[in-house]
Amino acid sequence: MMDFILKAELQALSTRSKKPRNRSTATRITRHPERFVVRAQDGDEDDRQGDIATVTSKPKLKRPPMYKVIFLNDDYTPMEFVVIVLEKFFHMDREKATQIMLTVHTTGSAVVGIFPRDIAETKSELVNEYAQEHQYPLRSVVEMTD
Ligand code: TYC
Repeated sequence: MMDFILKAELQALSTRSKKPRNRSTATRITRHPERFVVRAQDGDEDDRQGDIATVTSKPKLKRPPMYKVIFLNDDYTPMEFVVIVLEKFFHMDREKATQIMLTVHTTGSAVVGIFPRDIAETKSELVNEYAQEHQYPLRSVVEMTD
């Protein structure tokens, strides 16, 4: 009997959750498992007081895996050009762009941003094409985050 009540209640709950959501509801994403509390209702045949079943489902939304865009140092690309690229493609202000450029220059490489895979790859390709068009050897690569 409890099984019957559970199925009926879960169906009712899932039907309810399919109604169209507005933006604020849809973006309220939880990291925690959803928990449905199902109660036997008045009028149900086997309506024992205090019957509560809890079903814990897996969260349905996974964060996309993230990828690093990394700038590599070289001996020829002008510092000013690297700064301009960081401003143009990664929306950095001049101070931040200069700091990252100097990290690449002194250490050999630096992460300039972390994005979902498609965005990381597109940005890296755009940077490499832009550098080629200007005949500079500046290169960026994409790496999966650990
Ligand atoms: N090392 C270059 C120079 O001395 C500057 C540079 C910085 C080049 C960062 C590439 O990703 C880079 N002109």
